[in-house]
Amino acid sequence: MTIRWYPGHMGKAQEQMAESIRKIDVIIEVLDARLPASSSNHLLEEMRRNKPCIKLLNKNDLADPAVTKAWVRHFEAVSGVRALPMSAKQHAETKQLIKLCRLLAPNRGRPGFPVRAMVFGIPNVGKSTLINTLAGKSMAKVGDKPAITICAQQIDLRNGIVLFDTPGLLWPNMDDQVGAYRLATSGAIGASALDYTNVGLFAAEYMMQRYPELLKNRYKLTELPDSPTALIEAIGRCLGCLASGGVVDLHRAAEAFLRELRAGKLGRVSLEEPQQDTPEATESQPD
Ligand SMILES: Nc1nc2c(ncn2[C@@H]2O[C@H](COP(=O)(O)OP(=O)(O)O)[C@@H](O)[C@H]2O)c(=O)[nH]1
Ligand SMILES: [Mg+2]
Repeated sequence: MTIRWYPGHMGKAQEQMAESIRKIDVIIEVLDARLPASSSNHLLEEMRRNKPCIKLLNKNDLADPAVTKAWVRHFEAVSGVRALPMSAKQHAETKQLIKLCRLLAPNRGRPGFPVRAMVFGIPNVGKSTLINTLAGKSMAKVGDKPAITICAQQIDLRNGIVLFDTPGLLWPNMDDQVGAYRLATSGAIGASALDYTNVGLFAAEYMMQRYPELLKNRYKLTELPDSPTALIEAIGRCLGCLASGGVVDLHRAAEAFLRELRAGKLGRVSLEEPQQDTPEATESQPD
């Protein structure tokens, strides 16, 4: 099965993105920490040129910490790029982001010369959540007096940072089918574009290879079944996804499995790892 999912008007979106990048000091690219490559769009990297960029590895609460560490090393090997694992729902964690914005735009961040930042990312990575956390909490902090002013699509965070209030919407690369299946596994692709059974089988096969113990623990299996289909059946029995006659409803079982995986019920799981750590990155940041 080929997953296809293209929002319209890409040419226009691309023009707008180039225009936005010209007007800002720091790019905040929100990625899903579980699949930072598949949730990125290479066009942004091309348009970025020398503009400083923060790769925000969001939903870090769901990702495998060791793999996320490898991704940080991978991204920070590129000049002008910093990577920050975080959870956009946690206000305390956004402080680090503010610090990084200031660090990457040392000539700005003074009265009259705020750091102009903009959030980019594909659907569902947490752009709105991030903007709300950044804007909302700073408002709450100062009680009655509004801490933020909203004018002409910008939010003055009153900490030397001005943020665009509409995120730059990127689209995922659907030419890479493995990437598309990873996106579907994470929940980033709308349900209408995918077949739960196929995506569930993809996720089952990956989990059997990469995180067998998490599967055994969650579904009380002493041994893993010998195929992804058999695993989904076992999960279906465990979760009570049965059709008439007591046979497992494979579609429902796959859907239930994906729901659990996405919610972190099996544990913290990453869906991809960086291809290769560059020697420089490994040298400069020993573990
Ligand atoms: N677990 C977890 N979920 C998050 C996080 N940030 C956002 N989400 C969830 O991801 C979904 C998409 O978030 P949203 O902000 O609408 O993404 P957007 O499409 O990029 O604007 C929502 O269900 C959010 O609650 C996070 O850090 N951790
Ligand atoms: Mg949004």
